[in-house]
Amino acid sequence: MKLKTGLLAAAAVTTILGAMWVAPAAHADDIQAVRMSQVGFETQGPKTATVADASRRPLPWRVVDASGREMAAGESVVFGADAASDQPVHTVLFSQVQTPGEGYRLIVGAHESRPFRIADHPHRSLQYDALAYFYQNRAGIEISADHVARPDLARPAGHAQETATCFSGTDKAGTTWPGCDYSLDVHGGWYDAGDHGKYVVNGGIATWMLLNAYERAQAKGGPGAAAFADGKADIPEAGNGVDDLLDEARYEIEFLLRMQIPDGVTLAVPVGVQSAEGPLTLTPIDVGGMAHHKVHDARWTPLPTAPADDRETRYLYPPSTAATLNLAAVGAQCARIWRTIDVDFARRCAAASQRAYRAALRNREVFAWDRFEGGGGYGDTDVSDEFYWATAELYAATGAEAYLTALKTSPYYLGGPRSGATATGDPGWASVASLGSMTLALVPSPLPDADRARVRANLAAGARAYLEEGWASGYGVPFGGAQYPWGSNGAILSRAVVMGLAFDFTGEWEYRNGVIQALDYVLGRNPLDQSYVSGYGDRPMRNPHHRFWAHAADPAYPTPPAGALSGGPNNQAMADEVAQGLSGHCRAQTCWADDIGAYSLNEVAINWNAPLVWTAAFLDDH
Ligand code: 9MR
Repeated sequence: MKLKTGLLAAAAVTTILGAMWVAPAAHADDIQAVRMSQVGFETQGPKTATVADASRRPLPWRVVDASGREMAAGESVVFGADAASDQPVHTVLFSQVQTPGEGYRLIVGAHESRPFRIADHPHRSLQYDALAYFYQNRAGIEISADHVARPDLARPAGHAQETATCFSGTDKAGTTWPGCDYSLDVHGGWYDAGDHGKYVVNGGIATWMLLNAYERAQAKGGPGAAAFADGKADIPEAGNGVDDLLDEARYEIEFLLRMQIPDGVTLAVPVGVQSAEGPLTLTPIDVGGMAHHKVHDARWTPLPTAPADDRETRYLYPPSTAATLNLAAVGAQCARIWRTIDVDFARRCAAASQRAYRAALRNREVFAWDRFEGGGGYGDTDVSDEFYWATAELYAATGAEAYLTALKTSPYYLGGPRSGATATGDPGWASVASLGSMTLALVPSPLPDADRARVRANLAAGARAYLEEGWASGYGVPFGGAQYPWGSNGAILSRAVVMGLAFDFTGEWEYRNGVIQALDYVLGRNPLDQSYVSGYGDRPMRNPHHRFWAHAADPAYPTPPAGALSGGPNNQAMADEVAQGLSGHCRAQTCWADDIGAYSLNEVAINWNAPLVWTAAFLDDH
């Protein structure tokens, strides 16, 4: 209602003042027809905007600087109907404007953009704010006012003591779980998302992504190699002599290590693929060395709930082969990175990784079934990709021939997202083969040169396919079609990571431009004229589904800090009530609402923020 009144008022002002008044809108945060990154453009980078306009003829455009001086002019390209937004659009490319400054405007036909900026490093602060997401979602530690942007973001430690035993009792589908005769101290790590669950599967890929950003920057050796040098990030470990990206990742690795089951433990677990309905058949097996899939509350807590106020009992949930392989993979990555930084920690990681790997080989088909209250599922009954990923990480860490031999038996060996004996698919929590290929392509190892060249070529071919999807999209987003999944923004930025690596491997600028297109989309070049990142842009996401940044539910709680990425449009699994209300009235990229209740559209999560760190750091590395 409010919005409508605002628009009417703006229209009235325009009519009354007629030609005297050309500004199109009363409020800078009203939705505009000209959509572009709300964070700005690199001085020498590509500059693209999408304009929602039904005209079938090109529209004249011009860019003016803050004083109104024309900097460039041309005609728009008529794109026409765009499948993912269901809008007729035009695109405007104005890369020739290469003078840094604030207050530029793009005028296209009757539309005018909000002021925008051109700068050498428009994404510089974003990499730090995106990383700060992780500190602020740490469990087991006070979030100190010394390390947050506003005092209301500080909070006491959540789950400071977290010693949990295995869930026992009957689950939602009627399986009776026996529990176990041990407890593990599993404090620490990051909360997964808006909830207070901690999941090894998702924790694994998010950690890998941060560590990969580090490995990528070191391999490149440019200014990015020191972007997170000790003291650059605002975290308690600053000053300890270690890169802050590594310190943040280690906070989660320590938790992942705690989730490993001691040797000699027998547990009754579901083995093999079973019926999705009804009770599971449990078989006692030796689970020593496996990782518990997750630890979370016995019941969902309400929103808001500050972590320290959570009074639910927390349980360990059954081990899974997928979680075990996540631990093996990240443990190996840890072992090779910390070897020269903290040899004891590196050894601990190596031992845990190898123990996990052996446990997974022994128990290849222990899957997670989504039947428990109080937490998400992260279930996956195909772990061939997890095996490939973990083997690749172990190979890159050790150079041991046995791992290479094992890798060569994988259908994913040297595969890229869209090519290879078996394509890896996109990076994601249930699809991790591309992570293995990225590591083989990037990390120094005795991998034969021809094989490294092949895996790089396959990754670049995937990146090219993403680019082509971007070129076929009205908003330039490298995610084609009209099917947008839960966490689409994370999926898009994970594709951008592949494009970033392809740039590093080939030196072809198109790939870097692809990363820019992906970031432009999440920062405002989209049909909702929405920056999906809190604190960034004129229309930033403000009301994430988060139990502490829950101001929208209770003003006693804070609004989000800058740098948190919304999961984004989702027309595939419209699980919450807000999404259900939109269903049938939205199209892929418009199936979203900035609503705290919309957990399937507007949650924030570690696996989505990690590629935001990666891509922002990548773009800033010049
Ligand atoms: O990101 C996950 C998405 O791919 C799934 O479709 C969805 C439903 O299972 O779960 C998402 O993950 C959520 C997790 O289960 C619990 N914490 C919040 C995560 C983000 O919404």
